[in-house]
Amino acid sequence: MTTTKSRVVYTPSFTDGAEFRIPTFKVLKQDGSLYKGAKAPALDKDKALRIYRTMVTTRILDERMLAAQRQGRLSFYMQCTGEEAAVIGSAAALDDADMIMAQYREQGALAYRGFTIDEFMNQLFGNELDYGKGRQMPVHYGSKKLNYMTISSPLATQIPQATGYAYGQKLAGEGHCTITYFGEGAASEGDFHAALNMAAVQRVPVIFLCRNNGYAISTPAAEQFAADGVAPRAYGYKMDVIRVDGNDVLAMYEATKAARSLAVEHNRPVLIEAMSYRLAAHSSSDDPSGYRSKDEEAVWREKDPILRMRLWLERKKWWSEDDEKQLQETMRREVLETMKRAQKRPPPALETLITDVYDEVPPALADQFEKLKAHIRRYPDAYPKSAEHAKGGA
Ligand SMILES: Cc1ncc(C[n+]2csc(CCOP(=O)(O)OP(=O)(O)O)c2C)c(N)n1
Ligand SMILES: [Mg+2]
Repeated sequence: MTTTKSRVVYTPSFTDGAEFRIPTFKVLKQDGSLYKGAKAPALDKDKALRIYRTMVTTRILDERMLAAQRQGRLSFYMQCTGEEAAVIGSAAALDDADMIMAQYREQGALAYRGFTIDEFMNQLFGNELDYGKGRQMPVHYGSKKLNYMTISSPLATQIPQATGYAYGQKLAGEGHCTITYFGEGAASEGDFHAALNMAAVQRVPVIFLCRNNGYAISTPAAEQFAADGVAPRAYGYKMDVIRVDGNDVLAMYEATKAARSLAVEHNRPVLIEAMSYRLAAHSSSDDPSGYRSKDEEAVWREKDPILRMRLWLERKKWWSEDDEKQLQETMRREVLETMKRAQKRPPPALETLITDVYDEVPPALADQFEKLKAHIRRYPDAYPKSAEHAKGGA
């Protein structure tokens, strides 16, 4: 049985969907003024400044940690430079109890929720205070307390998980939703389609936030899909969709607030496509000069989302040059001091290598662990010495 109420025609008729041109929602101009006809969202001074401070902190953390990686202090890092408004503006529109399932470039959402610089550093250095117990690469943050699912590298896995989690939230009936962030590259995975279809059919409170930053590592968006971005795919699933200027923090906030209402109050999943640009390299292992021009980057540097918000705040007299100087100095100092502290901390206890997976450690694993300890006893200078290691007899 078909549910399609389709008009009948008697000559072959094809369509490529060109009639559905999705507009882009914008509020804030680059000089900090508003577009004619646009209205600033209801955002009080405290909240606006919390968003702005988080954007600046994220940028400073990114700059500092990339430098630390270049100095050999850290094995790997990923920056979200240029995409701070898309991530933090949307995260600010949620309730703290809403679940966040991110890709890997959304440290700003976690920072907005209250993840401290200490917590970031402990994960990056995989020390004894890292919640992941040093088992993951840097940038795989997570916080149960802050409702931020731990990052996992295989692309797009978080998208159907978000649909499933949001379905659970619908059944629980407590008025919460899930947001899942992903890149336009990840949207090419089959998981993306399964997740959207399931969410539309089951009517679950989930927000799919696609960061269209123009690249999947070295592959430009034009080589990833022929369509007009990712947004039109929502039609195929009968899902509400909006395209937003991802460098416009006010538009991102407003659009996500409205999407949240649709999701929570009407059980309507929403796709948001945030148009932005990955200003930095893909990761510390990448060099974009091999696949794009400095001129192209310069165009997007002119659209800096942080400067755009700062100019708006200054127009409103909520922010001054002195405030900026103070914030920059304080955060740079805090990031440096925290990094030194985290780097000095010992690694997680050796035992944690074999805990948390099995209820009781199986004999084969226990045997391997004894051999590992014997090996470390034999070559003590090749391994870090921590009190916990000593306790473990190694
Ligand atoms: C299943 C899978 N395939 C490939 C990769 C390798 N990989 C890591 S990031 C990435 C690009 C993803 O691009 P996008 O989703 O646009 O996110 P962005 O890095 O631009 O934020 C690729 C191909 C992976 N991690 N997982
Ligand atoms: Mg991308």
